[in-house]
Amino acid sequence: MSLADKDRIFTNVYGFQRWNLDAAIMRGDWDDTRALMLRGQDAIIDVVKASGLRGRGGAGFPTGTKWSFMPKEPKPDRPNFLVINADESEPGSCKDREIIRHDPHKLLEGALIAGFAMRARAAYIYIRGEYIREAETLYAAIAEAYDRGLLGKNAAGSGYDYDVFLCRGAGAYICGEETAMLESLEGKKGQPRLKPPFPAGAGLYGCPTTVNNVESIAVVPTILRRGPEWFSSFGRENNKGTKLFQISGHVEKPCVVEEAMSIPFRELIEKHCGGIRGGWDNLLAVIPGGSSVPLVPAEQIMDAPMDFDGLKALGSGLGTAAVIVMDKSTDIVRAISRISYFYKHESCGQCTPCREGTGWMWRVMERLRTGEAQVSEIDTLHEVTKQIEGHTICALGDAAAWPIQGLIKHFRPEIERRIHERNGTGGFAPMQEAA
Ligand code: L3W
Ligand code: SF4
Repeated sequence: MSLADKDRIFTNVYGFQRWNLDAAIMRGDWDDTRALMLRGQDAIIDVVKASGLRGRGGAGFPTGTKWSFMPKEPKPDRPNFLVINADESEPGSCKDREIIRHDPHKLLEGALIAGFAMRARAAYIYIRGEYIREAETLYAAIAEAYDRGLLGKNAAGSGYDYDVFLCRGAGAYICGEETAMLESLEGKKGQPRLKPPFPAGAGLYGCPTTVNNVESIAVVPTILRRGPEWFSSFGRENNKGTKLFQISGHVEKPCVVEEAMSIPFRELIEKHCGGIRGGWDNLLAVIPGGSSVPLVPAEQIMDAPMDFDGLKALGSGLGTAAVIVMDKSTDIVRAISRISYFYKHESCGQCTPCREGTGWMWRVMERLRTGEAQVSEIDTLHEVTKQIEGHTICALGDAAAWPIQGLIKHFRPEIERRIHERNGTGGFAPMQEAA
């Protein structure tokens, strides 16, 4: 089932109306927030659990369950914190930017309600450094909310004191990893921590902390107002709700659009993007969840449900639902090599398999791209990706390995063709020094 306009949460995602508080109130935001809070902290968590909301930042961890890990009686010297991850840096991902630009009050109202539910003293919004205008909008929205008594002491008349702070990043992708973000917020170099302990046990300044994505928080007020059954009526078991999809690449009309979870790929593209450039026969492959997930070839993605389980079954993932569409004009080896370069560049360098492996993989990818490699290097490269996957402190190592694994799995003949074509020898050119 696809989504009707009346069921959209983000009604201003294209910015046709103003973002400011008065306009947001006209759209239904901040409507008796106090009454929502008076339902009680555990009741709010129960609603979020019942809605089936799973984290919208890439991993899909159940949101209500995550909140329930937070201590119910925080100690005065060890307060609970909410950290909102607005460090949207995944290649292909651009949905949180639209929320912040055009619907910042959904995020702020969600921050208050979510923080209250998890007994947090304050929320820290960590925004990507390159989002300069977005940070300006958010600063202004926060100021408006304080001026009207919606944040700060006795927030929204609820009797609950709650602050929201905005912190700007400085351009490092790794600071989107939740524990690197906590390090960065503490003023240190953004390098991931070993988990466990998870942030709910020891997070910001060692205090219990929940880190949630912007979209996960911004949908909460609407879920409370319209009810968990309404939200969970979209999608399918284990994959509930509405979702912002960000479709880029070789479609007629790239866009960010809210749709029902589990919408089939073909329907998503036909309904919102005007189809594939050059027609459906021209589709080569799709990266369905941002650059960290493996590509899916055209014939497999067409009827796939766009959700966590549907894409996992294809060996890929929903990630942030950043759908990168590639038609047959794409040099697929070059595309994946470019992604490899990104991860090499963004590795924080603290663990050996990632620090050394990302550079090694990129150099071999470049040799495959130009056809200079030997055919046997394809298997060696695959073996190296397996040595990196699961052997690093954070998921960046996996994210660097998976796109290459997807390329080899689905496009091995294309890689071999290049090698044969360049050498005319069956691919046994002498080994050369890597670039
Ligand atoms: C308490 C436990 N908490 C898990 C919490 C954990 C975290 C959440 C999910 O990576 C992925 C990554 C990217 N007790 C817990 C627990 N938690 N077990 O649950 O944790 P995890 O480790 O599965 O994922 P993660 O480290 O949050 C996120 C992928 O998303 N991604 C894109 C990311 C890009 C952006 C962006 O640009 N904004 O987010 C795309 O696929 O590769 O695999 O909170 O603490 N027992
Ligand atoms: Fe840093 Fe990479 Fe290790 Fe993550 S996997 S901690 S980015 S070196």
